[in-house]
Amino acid sequence: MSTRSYQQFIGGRFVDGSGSGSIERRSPATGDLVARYCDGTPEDVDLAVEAARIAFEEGPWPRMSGMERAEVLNRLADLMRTNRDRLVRIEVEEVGKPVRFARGDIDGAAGLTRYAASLAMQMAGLTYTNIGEGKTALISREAVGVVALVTPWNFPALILSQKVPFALAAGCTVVLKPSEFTSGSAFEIAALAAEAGVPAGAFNVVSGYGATVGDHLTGHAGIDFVSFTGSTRTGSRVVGNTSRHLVKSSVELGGKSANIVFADADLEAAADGALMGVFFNNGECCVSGSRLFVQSSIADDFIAKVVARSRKMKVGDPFDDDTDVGALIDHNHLAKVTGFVRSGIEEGAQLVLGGNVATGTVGHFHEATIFDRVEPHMTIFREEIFGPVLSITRFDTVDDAVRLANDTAYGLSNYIWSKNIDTVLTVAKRLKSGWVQANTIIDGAPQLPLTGVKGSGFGYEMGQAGFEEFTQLKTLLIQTGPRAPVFPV
Ligand code: TXE
Repeated sequence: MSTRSYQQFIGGRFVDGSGSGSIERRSPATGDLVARYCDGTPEDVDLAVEAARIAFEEGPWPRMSGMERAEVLNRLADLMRTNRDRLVRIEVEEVGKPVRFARGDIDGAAGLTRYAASLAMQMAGLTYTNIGEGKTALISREAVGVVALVTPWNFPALILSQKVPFALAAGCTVVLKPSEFTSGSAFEIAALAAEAGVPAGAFNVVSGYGATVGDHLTGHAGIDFVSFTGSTRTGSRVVGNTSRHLVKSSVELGGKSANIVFADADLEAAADGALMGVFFNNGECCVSGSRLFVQSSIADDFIAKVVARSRKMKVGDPFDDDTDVGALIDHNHLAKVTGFVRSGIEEGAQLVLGGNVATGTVGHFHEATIFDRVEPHMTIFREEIFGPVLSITRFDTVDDAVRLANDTAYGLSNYIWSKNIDTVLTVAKRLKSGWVQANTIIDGAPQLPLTGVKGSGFGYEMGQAGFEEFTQLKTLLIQTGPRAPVFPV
């Protein structure tokens, strides 16, 4: 296996970073050195912001027609598909996620790029001609400017594609800081974007740590908008940074979603949904359904079904097509997950499956783990675990289910399983989250916006609303013909 080494991508080409340090990325599954990225500096950020600013003020990208930008973005989507195997391998090596999910990520990333391309042609405004004699108002939608994008490690290519192509479609220019754990696919996609025809300076990538590169970038005076995905703690720091220059931001943060199973659900589908809710992407997923609520009348049988299926989860080599749960991102995160499991046992939840670190390997693997009889005061009910650990709580009535689901500091997503349309609609209306899905889970399409409430952040990703984050309105009011004087002579 060869180690990939990346320079910074600034002004349309790979250049040496201004610092001398590098970040080594070891595969979380094998411990092998798989990539090296520059340990970026504030000077690297300054250069990238300057390149993006010049590209925005003077370069061709914002001046191209929507059709021209769409053609380039569609070429990028094509290149992502033709380079799929390489991108998949990078995601598996750097993240530790199972290969079948990495394939879905790259296909999803190409799909998002194609959808963003279509929006480049839809960027329209409004005209008013009914606002008074001789008056016409043109409300146009313009690119917001130079945008700073900060992405996390759990879906490097996919979350990048929830932001970058939407920003580019609007005519913005971009400085992206990927996670220091998983920067490879960002550099690969930036190179593919250049090959597709994104001009120099329109899409820059600076690797480095959050405390240096991320902090400097999100507080930079040369930035017009910040879009961040990551933890609630860092997100609130980022909002503090942007407020110094009164810069608009969108922050998509953690979650602690409820997956509510009513007695009248299709219980086979709901059982599969329970597994998807917690084991998809190793449980390292902001929209995981990590709190499973089961109606008491079916609880014993349904939980037995979920546990029996979870027992078959194959934890191990992420390159194996049969693997369900791969390696967690690093040893610190594994320690955090085991700490949560320990707290579940100590606080009196009933461990019904797993509970241990997988032994006999250098990788950071954790068994598929399930707790029953979890109560709202317990740490595992409240905190985002971000691992393959399911908490089950039983409920009796619709009111109980809604109260338990909303008893969280987060509000990103929630899931409902019921064949009764009244139940689905009334519960969905009462759930405090930006996203609700019924009889499906962690599903979606590029057209559908994602947003959080409460501790899960604000602003939109994907969909028309996600695109509009990268735009602003300009109102032009024109008087034709005589204007009645306000101060007649
Ligand atoms: O996140 P951070 P971490 C949750 C999840 C996870 C926890 C911690 O529970 O266990 O957060 O993960 C950059 N200014 N989520 O520590 O720190 C950082 O370099 C600007 C949920 O990895 O939020 C990385 O690029 N940027 C989440 C990005 O922020 C800074 C996905 C995310 O890292 C910065 C990831 C700073 N001061 C974790 N400090 C989701 N919503 O899916 C760090 N960064």
